[in-house]
Amino acid sequence: MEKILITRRLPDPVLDAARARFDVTLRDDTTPMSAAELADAMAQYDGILPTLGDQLTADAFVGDLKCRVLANFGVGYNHIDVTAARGAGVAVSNTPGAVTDATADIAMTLMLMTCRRAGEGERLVRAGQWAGWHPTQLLGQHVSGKTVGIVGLGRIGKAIARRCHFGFGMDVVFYNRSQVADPGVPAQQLNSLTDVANACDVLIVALPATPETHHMINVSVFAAMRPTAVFVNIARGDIVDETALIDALQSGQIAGAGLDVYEFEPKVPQALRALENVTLFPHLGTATLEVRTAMGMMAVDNLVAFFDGRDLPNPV
Ligand code: 8YV
Repeated sequence: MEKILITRRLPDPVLDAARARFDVTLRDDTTPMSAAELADAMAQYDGILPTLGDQLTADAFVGDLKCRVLANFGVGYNHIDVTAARGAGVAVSNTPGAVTDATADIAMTLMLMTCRRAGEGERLVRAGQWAGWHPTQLLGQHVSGKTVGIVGLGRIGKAIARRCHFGFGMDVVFYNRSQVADPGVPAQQLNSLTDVANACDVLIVALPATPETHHMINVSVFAAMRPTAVFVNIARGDIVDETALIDALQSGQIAGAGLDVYEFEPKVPQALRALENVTLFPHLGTATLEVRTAMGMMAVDNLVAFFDGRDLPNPV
């Protein structure tokens, strides 16, 4: 029986499925693995089911490795040096599809909360400081019929476009590196990121983090946005130059932001926490029991396929 390490506690059905087929070690700790722990795991286990925060950098792929497959829990695998893994003969899989709807839902939550000042309102009530309704209190931005700009029209970007178009009657413009033949809704692909930033009321980032997308959302993108526009990030924090975002918010260059991810997660700058017009989530993207179960099952399916000698269903 192959020895598998699962690096965080996952929902019970996932652990049961893994245990039915493998000799499973569960690392029942919520913190990311250290470099030393990872090196040790790469030498001891046949396969690992890692997740966000487990920094599998090039160093993890040197030496005498027992591990032949990493079945990542999550669609984003920017914490894994896939080139180094490939060089060392270690296969890598991820969990696309399972995360799409939940992540798009979180984008909608952040868009609505930020545009409608829901966080501010919630804090007011919770603080016992709500003196009563009046017609000009906490006026936010109407979302219906506005324009959303989506950066990256992959699976999650398209799910966001559907929600915005069918749910809120929004016009959809988007930026995507390659031409998108079927956006799934009436939508306009614009030539540049700054064109999209300039054309929309809500700008939503739905790209993977890669060396190419690092700080892709920078000073010039915020400068192109409208002063009434809201910025939303559900992808990865380092796609955004967080210092530039803070400057844009503080100077009123943009109206607000809704963030599920941060450049130096889990560090959230005090400057962001101090701003009322910012909605801050602790990377809630896929945080539902059903979705985390589906993600885990997908990761286990990839391990089973690998050790049964079949092709990985979700190779990266
Ligand atoms: C996951 C995510 O919960 O799937 C992803 O890439 O960003 C999250 O929603 C997390 O990455 C689990 O590893």
